[in-house]
Amino acid sequence: MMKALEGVKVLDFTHVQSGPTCTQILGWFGADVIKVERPGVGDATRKQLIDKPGADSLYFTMLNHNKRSIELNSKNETGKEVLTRLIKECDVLVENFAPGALDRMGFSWERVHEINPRIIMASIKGFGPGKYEDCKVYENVAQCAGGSASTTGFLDGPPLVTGAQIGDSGTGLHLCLGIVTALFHREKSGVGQRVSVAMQDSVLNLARVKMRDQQRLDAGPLKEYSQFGEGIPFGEATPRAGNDSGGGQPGRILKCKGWETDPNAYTYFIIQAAVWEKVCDLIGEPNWKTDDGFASPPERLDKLNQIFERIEAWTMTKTKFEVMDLCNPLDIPVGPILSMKEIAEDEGLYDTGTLVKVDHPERGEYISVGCPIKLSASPVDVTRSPLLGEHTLEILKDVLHYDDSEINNIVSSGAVGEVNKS
Ligand code: CAO
Repeated sequence: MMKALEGVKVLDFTHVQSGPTCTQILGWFGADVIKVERPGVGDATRKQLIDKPGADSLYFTMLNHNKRSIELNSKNETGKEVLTRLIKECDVLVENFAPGALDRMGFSWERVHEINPRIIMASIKGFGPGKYEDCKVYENVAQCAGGSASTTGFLDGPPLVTGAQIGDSGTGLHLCLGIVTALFHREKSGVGQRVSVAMQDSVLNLARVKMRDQQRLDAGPLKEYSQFGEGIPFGEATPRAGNDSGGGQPGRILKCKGWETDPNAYTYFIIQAAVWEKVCDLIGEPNWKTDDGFASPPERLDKLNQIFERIEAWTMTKTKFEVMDLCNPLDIPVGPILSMKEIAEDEGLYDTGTLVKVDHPERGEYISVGCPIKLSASPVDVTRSPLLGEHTLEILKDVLHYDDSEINNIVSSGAVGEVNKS
């Protein structure tokens, strides 16, 4: 079956996490992703968080499936010529270097567009144009600058970053959408364009509901936040909401059976207005269905602590899975707090390709997260990440059509690493 992006060539000049997540998705959709890496060094993540000496790290392998690797020194004159040829051949160039790095190499957008007017050049930077545009930025910096950290955590604690990599992988997703949109536009217009995404902007986009709440504060306290029911005054900015659910339906994380020894024996529990009566029956408080102070959602707001303590007394008698089995048939929204260990052992996720087992020549078999986007006519086959420079010769020959003597010259110039790896 033909893949959705078959025939699209991507010059992947990305590194670390944000850019590689984007090009990995393009690869999963069938694009030919050619990862350009510094000879002998490669993407820094290859050697970060090493768990198996001598082998590429999981950090690298899990972000670089379905790609080919060419070692190329883009600061060497011959290397620049090879890169120019790659730019001519490719449909998309993706990069997430520090601000100005590509310009310093001699490949500004203007130059790239001149070399190939049809190319789409996609970039990730930490900040958009403005006072911070020159900053290097990593995940947690973006979470802080994008408004996520100030709105995450408990009211009486410090700001918190989240484990979901919304700054890096979140920005990679945004960039991917920009690239595919630009490719769609190119189909009609024939010209490429520049796609830019800032990590701060992506995080803010994901924290959009918190900017909603910032403006709602002008109209008075945010009644769905626990602090309203507890009589704690609001300040000037959207506060940290603990585990309150953001959509106006009260929700909390509650202990389940075994919580004393299992750090993940918890469930999320939402008391949606539509199922309040079922919740009352389930936990053994049928009177709350009609009692004054409990019957309607506004009346319950100042009793949420009492209500959730009572629900927790019930959830603590059940495992998190029993809570789910009992609540789901009643349409009461609950979610078990799943550990990564439990997720890794969930056979159903392997059946759908959300988790995959990948074989790697240096590491052996490892678990990876597959493509979360399922296209019915373009199924994803996850292939292992490339070794450093594994495809240098193949790319010089088959993509760039250099002959043997030209390849010898390129190798002797020091522009590429060893070419006998394929
Ligand atoms: N050949 C020759 N030189 C190469 C090369 C190649 N194939 N690939 C990269 N280089 C050079 C770059 O040109 C740059 O050189 P100069 O500084 O002389 O211009 C140098 O390697 C380092 O690149 P960098 O500054 O991008 O890398 P860094 O490790 O110092 O910074 C990061 C990393 C991520 C902070 C920075 O790239 C950045 O801010 N990127 C944008 C935001 C981003 O994506 N952040 C998320 C990263 S994931 O947490």
